[in-house]
Amino acid sequence: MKKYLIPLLILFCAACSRENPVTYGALPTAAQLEWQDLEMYMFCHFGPNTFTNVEWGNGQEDPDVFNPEALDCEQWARIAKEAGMKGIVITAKHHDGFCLWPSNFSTHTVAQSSWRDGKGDVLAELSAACKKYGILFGVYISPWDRNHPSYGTPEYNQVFANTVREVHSKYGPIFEQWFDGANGGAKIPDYDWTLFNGTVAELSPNAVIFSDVGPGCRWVGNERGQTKETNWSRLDTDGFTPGAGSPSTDTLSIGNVHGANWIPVEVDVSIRPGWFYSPETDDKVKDADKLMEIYFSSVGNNSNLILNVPPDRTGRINAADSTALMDFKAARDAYFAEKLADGNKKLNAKIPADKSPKCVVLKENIANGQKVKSFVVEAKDGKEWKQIAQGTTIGHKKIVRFDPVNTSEIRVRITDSFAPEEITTMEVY
Ligand code: FUL
Repeated sequence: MKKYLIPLLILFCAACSRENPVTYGALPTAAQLEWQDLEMYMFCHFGPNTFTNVEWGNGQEDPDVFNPEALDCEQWARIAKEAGMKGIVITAKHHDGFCLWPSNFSTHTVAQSSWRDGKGDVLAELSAACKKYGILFGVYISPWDRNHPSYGTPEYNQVFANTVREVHSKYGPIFEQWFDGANGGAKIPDYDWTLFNGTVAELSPNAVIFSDVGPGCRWVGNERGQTKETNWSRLDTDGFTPGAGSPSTDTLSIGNVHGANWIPVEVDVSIRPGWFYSPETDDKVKDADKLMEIYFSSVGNNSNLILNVPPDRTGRINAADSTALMDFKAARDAYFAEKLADGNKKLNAKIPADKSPKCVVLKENIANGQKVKSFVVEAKDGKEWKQIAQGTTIGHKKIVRFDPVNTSEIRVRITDSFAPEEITTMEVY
């Protein structure tokens, strides 16, 4: 009996560790895990700036400039859905302070405009449209407010919290709350982030809160759609605040390898040169090639992508943008049209004859933390293995591209990891 005891014990421990794999470092919440699976959603910058050709309104604009005569939020939602976007985040209030809903806490809103005799409500229409088309609804509410008379005084914190409360109580469910850090270089007032974040958490407990430093997700550090090869979903936030008080843009991109909090990257980028619509940029909409590049560097590198598609002055998404979005969708479908193989537990994948792989998609079980520090991709060449690509972090998803290679087998070797790695997906295309 004794001689079986030790092998049995070893087997038992191995089985346990398979069922209870080791967690490592900071871990995502259930809401963050769901959010990360969304991968891609749309941003809609819309407001007085849509009509005035400026990016930052000064808060003094006549509310009557906001006049989207053919507003059609269902068209936005339909296009987003068809393009494979999982939701829409709208600028409910940008820096000019103009509210796209009739707010009780401002006098610079749709209710003061003659659009629909002051009875219009963009948030009501868009949240209903998103529900109808089965996509999620999110809001950007700018703390910086160039209109509100109390901005810059201690009273403003409560005004802003009331504004956030109003939006989250009237238009939920809200999947993401965007808090912008911009302030135009002006002195940053003493924002009460605990109050703001607490208000969101109370009313929309599953909403992921974006700011430069989270707590739900973080800024990537640029607005060009670029990430760095190494991308940890961990970040240290002690002593930092959104905006001017945030860590360096390099740190925001890379994260902190041993960071105390799980705060993954969200890549924000506009399909046009500006965030708001302008007729001058109708011929400068990013094409499918450019959007694919952004897709690979964001979704393909452990980040979510929030792609801004600004509705035009009629209140509809312009044909130039919707065409680019559909081309982008077609390009993704074409790129991933043929899955050649799934890797086995040992991360080996046999390639059918006459096929030349060009890409491997890897996913880590991030529910247990982010572990992988480096890996290589190798292709069998006769009896030898040849390295065809290498990488550092993996995280939620890593799309590794390489020159198409003639081979019978591809393998991935994890060359360094903080804990036994858990690769849940290896797909070869
Ligand atoms: C920036 C803002 O200043 C821009 O206007 C835009 O909203 C962008 C997404 O964030 O900080």
